[in-house]
Amino acid sequence: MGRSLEVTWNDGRSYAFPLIWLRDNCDCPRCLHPHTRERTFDLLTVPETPRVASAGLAGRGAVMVLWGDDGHTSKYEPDWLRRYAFESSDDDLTRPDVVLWDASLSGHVPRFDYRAVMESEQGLEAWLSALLGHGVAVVADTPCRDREVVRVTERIAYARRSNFGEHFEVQTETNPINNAYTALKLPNHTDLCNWERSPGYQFLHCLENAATGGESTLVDGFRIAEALRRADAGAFRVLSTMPVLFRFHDTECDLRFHAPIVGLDGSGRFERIRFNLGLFGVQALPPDETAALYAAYRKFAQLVRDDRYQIRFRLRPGDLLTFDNWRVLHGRLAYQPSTGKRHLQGCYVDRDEVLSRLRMSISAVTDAA
Ligand SMILES: O=C(O)CCC(=O)C(=O)O
Ligand SMILES: [Fe+2]
Ligand SMILES: [Zn+2]
Repeated sequence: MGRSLEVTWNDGRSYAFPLIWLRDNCDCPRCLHPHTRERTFDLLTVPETPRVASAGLAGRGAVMVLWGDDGHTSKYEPDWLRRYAFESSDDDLTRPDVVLWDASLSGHVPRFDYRAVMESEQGLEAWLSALLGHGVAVVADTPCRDREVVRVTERIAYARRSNFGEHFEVQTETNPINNAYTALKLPNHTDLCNWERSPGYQFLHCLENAATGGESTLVDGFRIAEALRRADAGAFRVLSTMPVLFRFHDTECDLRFHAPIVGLDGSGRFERIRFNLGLFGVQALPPDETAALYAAYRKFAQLVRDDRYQIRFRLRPGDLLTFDNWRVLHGRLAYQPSTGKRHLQGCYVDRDEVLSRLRMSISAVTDAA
């Protein structure tokens, strides 16, 4: 026998499972702790190609293997094996069906009802799925209560703290530590891109919006990166490979991180955009690299404010705007504080927590069906 065990299902399809993979994934109580569900089997206790003393089928097609090295018996259900055959993945959420959007999303941002999100598993799943697919969703009729934005994050897990606190107040301040706390226009940006752990998701809860101006803007950063890749491959290469300094500092902190503006994963897919004119640091690069960076950066910045890609709308009190801060850039127009009050409360949730909660929700909804 070789390095794998060939399994054939009733429909005639077959797949060769590597023996070390089978041995390592025995789920008996000696190999997988029945309470923690963590592996207790140590793979170095068997050879790289474990020996099979015998293999056969038990009731309902389960594959039984008696291992030659340690005399251990393992049992594998056919449906479980099928899930891992043919290179399918156990985790669909890390590759969501991303729907890239442009200005045509205007008027069509997915909206979900606060009570459905807070009180039903289906409502939660629908909202989080939209947040993964479109990268943006509004939870409507969110009660205009202090810190309600934090309570919504607790429906998922917990808020991700930052130097701006567990949550932050977006309103004009006399001594602002951040451009968001002024009445100035905020060009589209991602928050906290000066952190290694830039937050995965951002929530902004509109409590009051009576001032003239202050409309919200959003743009799909992956769509922008895609547009740049098509228009100028050289600029795209610069932005997706050259680490750039982002920095925020005040009297309490000096938070810096170097990373490319367009972050790609190991397979070349878009992973995370970091773009914030205000947090773009003083780059210390040789002159020719500085020039190349600025040329590419300006092209990206132009697309980020291009009306072909951007949507613009007015938040109403009770709207909780939620978006993927690794993908969607947000901004607002300037407003006139003398004409009325504008007050949002914001906070962040990390990506792990959102994905985990969605997986749990999907299995709860499926089990109930
Ligand atoms: O005022 C707004 O609409 C957005 C402010 C902002 O960018 C933020 O709080 O991160
Ligand atoms: Fe922001
Ligand atoms: Zn076992």
